[in-house]
Amino acid sequence: MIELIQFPWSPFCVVQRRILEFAGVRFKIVNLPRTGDRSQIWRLTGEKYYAVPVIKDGAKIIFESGDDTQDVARYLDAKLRLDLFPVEREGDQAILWRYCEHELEAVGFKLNDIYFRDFVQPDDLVSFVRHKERKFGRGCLEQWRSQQKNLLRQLEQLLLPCEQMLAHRSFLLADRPLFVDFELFGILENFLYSGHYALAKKQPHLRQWHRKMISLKRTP
Ligand SMILES: N[C@@H](CCC(=O)N[C@@H](CS)C(=O)NCC(=O)O)C(=O)O
Repeated sequence: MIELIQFPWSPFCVVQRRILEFAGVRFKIVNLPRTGDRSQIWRLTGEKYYAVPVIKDGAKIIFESGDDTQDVARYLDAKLRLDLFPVEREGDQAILWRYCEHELEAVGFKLNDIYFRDFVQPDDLVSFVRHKERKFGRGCLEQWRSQQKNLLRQLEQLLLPCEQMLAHRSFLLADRPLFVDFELFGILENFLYSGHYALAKKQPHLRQWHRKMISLKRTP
């Protein structure tokens, strides 16, 4: 059985989890015990990778080979025959997933991280804070809290192109879901993870699409 090694709030993990649920296959979720303890995936990947998600499928271990690759999703897509990466939409998808992973994620994760005490275990807090501060500077979490309103406005602005696309189609690029729909879903679920936010009422098509994506199953 396929195993997904993850953190439940990680945008990149939600993408793969939703793809697996969409496919309707049985799979096992393995949550890493602490954000600061990557020993399990370090071991599994032959000391090559410490990020999540990682997929274990029998003897096969799948993880991203680069910063902008989609190796995990492509593996699941091929194995489960989902056709989420049609060749004729490869270019559009490549642009859009970069927008999701860079522009949208950079704001969405900060808004969720403000509430890190709600989802990081007490014995993992120091490691979590240190990890963030080493990357974003001392006091970054407090800073994001003080910028919350502004970050929310920024996210809404960044989501506007998605709202505009969804005003004319059921899914971002087609009348069926492609990889980028799962990608955007992962980023939004991370933003919404703390339970303190909702998608803007001003963006009704995005809200409707999001409701649909929560439980969408592939058509047999
Ligand atoms: N491009 C990768 C990004 C994966 C990633 O950044 N994962 C985060 C968790 S959301 C992580 O584990 N980062 C390494 C770290 O925290 O040390 C993907 O799509 O899977």
